Amino acid sequence: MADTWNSGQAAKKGSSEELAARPSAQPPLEERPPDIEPAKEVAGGVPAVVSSLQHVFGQMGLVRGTQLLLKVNQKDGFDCPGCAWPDPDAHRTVTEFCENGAKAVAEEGTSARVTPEFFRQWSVEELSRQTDHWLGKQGRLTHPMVLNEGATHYEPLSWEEAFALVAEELNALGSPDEACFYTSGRTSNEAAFLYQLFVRQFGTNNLPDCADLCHESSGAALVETVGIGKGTVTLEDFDKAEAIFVIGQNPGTNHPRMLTSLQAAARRGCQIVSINPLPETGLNRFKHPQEPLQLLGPGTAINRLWLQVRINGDVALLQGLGKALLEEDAKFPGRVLARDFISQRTVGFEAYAAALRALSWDEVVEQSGVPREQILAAAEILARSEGTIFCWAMGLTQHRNAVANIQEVVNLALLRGSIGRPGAGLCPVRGHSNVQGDRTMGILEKPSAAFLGALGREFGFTPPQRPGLDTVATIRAMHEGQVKVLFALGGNFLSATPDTEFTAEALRRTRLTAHVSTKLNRGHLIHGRRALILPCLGRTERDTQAGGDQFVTVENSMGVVHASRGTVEPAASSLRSEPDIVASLARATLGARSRVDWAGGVEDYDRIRERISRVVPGFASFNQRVREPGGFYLPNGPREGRFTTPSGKAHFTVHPLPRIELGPGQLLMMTLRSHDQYNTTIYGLDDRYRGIRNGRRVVLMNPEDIRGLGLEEGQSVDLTSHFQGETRLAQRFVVVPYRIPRRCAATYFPETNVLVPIDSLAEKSRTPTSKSIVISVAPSQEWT
Ligand SMILES: Nc1nc2c(c(=O)[nH]1)N[C@H]1C(S)=C(S)[C@@H](COP(=O)(O)OP(=O)(O)OC[C@H]3O[C@@H](n4cnc5c(=O)[nH]c(N)nc54)[C@H](O)[C@@H]3O)O[C@H]1N2
Ligand SMILES: Nc1nc2c(c(=O)[nH]1)N[C@H]1C(S)=C(S)[C@@H](COP(=O)(O)OP(=O)(O)OC[C@H]3O[C@@H](n4cnc5c(=O)[nH]c(N)nc54)[C@H](O)[C@@H]3O)O[C@H]1N2
Ligand SMILES: [Mo]
Repeated sequence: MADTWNSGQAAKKGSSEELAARPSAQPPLEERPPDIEPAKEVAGGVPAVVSSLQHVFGQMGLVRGTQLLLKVNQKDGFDCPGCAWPDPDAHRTVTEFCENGAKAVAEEGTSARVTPEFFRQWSVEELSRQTDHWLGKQGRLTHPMVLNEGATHYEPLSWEEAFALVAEELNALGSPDEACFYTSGRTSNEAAFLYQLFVRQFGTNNLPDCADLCHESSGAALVETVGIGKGTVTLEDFDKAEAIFVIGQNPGTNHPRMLTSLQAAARRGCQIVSINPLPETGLNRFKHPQEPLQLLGPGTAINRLWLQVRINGDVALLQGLGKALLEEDAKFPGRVLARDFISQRTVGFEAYAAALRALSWDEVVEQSGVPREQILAAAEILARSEGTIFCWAMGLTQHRNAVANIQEVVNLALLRGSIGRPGAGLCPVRGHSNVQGDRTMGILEKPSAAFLGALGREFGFTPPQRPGLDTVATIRAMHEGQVKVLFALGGNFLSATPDTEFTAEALRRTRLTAHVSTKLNRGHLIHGRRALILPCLGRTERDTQAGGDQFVTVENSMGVVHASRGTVEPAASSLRSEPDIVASLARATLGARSRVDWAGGVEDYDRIRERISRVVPGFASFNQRVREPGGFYLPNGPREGRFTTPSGKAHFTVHPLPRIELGPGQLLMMTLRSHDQYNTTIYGLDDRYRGIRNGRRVVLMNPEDIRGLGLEEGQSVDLTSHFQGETRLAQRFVVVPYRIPRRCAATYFPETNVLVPIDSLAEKSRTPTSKSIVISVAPSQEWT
């Protein structure tokens, strides 16, 4: 088999035919198989320290590296761009960051630069043959660049020319709805607020964002049932909870600072239950990298119980838990169910209880893949706990029945009265560090009438009322030629979205694709008739405007709004801040049509915050309160004991068991993150905890499925996805035996986004079903 790895392939520059080919939307195949070792039992520890230091000092040098690390998540420093996990309100350690936060900071703080000279050397097509890892490692973008129609290379242009170009394209459209304005969740509140104001003054609500691909299902599920699309807990609740359920989430990699909270909870006897098809290392054992005495010991056991659910078996499992609670309560009336809470504060209990009584245990066990005794053990933890926190992330939100998944979590919380009291509540763990804040600032395609009314009154204009396009609708509309301009404030629209080849074609059909970015990514290489790169300051960098040094604000996963102040020298003097770029674009595009003092806001961001305080609920005295160390909490009805649904009560909901239809030989595949990536940014080629090194094109499978399909460990296979009679192909992955349930498989995104069908969406939230892809696996074609 080894010879398959050395054969000629598309990744290499080769014949003239290949050189003339158009840029590749997918990363190249890998030239050799990855190294496989057993998965790790303990997260954190010395390897985490070593890895942090390698990334930071390797890319930034000693002085800049130390300077940066001392400012991460400090009250006078910047918010870590790694994730949205909150910082402790009181006792912050000097090093309030984690291994993957250090990598995020190093990625931005790198001393490498992508200059106009770099773009002169590399054609767009040549760049597209490089890996995503390589693209990111070239360093920070320094100058505005344009790819003119028919050109092979990006060329520099001035900022003024760049804004004029976007303005010209936007103003030439037949209707403002022919443009879409994407946002990625690192964007600050100030930039996001200006951006949505500009877009609405331009005349559209086409504001898709990365949350459409992420926690949209949580928002949709929670608004319907408890009246707010956000979580209800604070970080202090983790100090009081008696049980914590971690469902469909891998905090060891994606929210390592959450392990600190879980470790403290486990040490004081809190029962932690994880529900996950994979035995994620961070949920098994953890050694805090910043507790020197711990580093030599065995670490803290985190999980009390691990329920190895099948992919998308959660509705069945969560209903099984509810059923067990109801059965216990029938035996010991009043001891299990929170009867007063249920009767006074909720509706729909009877229908829910009736549905669960009608459900058979056989169905629960078969659909969830979890034995009944284990479900009962978890139910007992739930029944005994006076306060339970339910955490979840992408393992619940990216399925067809994602909204149902989350509403089943809500049902359990309601049965035990576990919302709005200390140590208890709902905790959707957000991804991007300000994705929640961007939504609060009005980045959404279906804004409420109240929000539009307030915005219109404050700025004296009539905002468009027509609902706009979400991310998937944007792709479809570009494909059909209805949307002709895509402007992206951050992110990697091409690689983060589903159905890579379809999306690439959609982008190619536009007149202009423009990205405000810090780093080069594949999204810059698959372009419309013209393309622009607008390089911006990162979170960590000093932002100096006419009114002096500025700070921005962000909202974390628990609804705390706080300041973030960049401290290091910008990567290049030609960079502009996001608020500056948005405001300049608005002036260039709207001219006399807008009466907003765009330049004034950029001189002094307090002026932007002043306007926010008058438009967005919960931001009164914003400038004053955000200067208090640690910031302030936004109002949250359910947390404060008020359900903000129209009925004023929380809603139990009833859902059918999803049927997972797999044909012979088919598997259900999830796409997830390795330990060395941040979404589409690839920090390195290792997934240390899962024991995979030097490669990413792997497919994790159950050993019995490997045998049953006549495959072998280490074999190279092609993956085909199946959806409504269509197939999609991803080539050359290596089979890795893993502790994953039968008929389930796991691969990394973005390599397998090509397999995610554009029309395979969650009901109600329209989130791509990136964790439920039906695939078949076949030996790779040999190359000659
Ligand atoms: N270092 C780092 N940090 C990050 C990110 C990153 O890429 N790198 N990304 C950020 C972003 S934007 C986000 S949204 C978060 C993502 O954080 P996570 O949601 O933790 O990310 P994923 O890797 O998608 O992991 C999903 C988890 O769900 C499990 N899972 C998959 N399918 C199912 C299922 O059907 N049922 C259950 N119960 N579990 C399932 C998987 O085994 C895995 O443990 O992390 C944020 N933080
Ligand atoms: N198959 C599959 N697909 C998925 C997922 C999955 O689990 N499976 N997860 C989904 C999820 S949860 C999310 S959130 C999306 C993520 O989607 P996006 O947010 O669109 O993607 P990122 O990879 O986070 O964006 C990385 C780029 O952001 C730019 N950037 C970094 N920092 C800054 C900054 O400060 N300012 C600006 N302007 N730009 C910056 C850099 O140029 C970098 O290349 O992907 C989704 N896609
Ligand atoms: Mo996300």
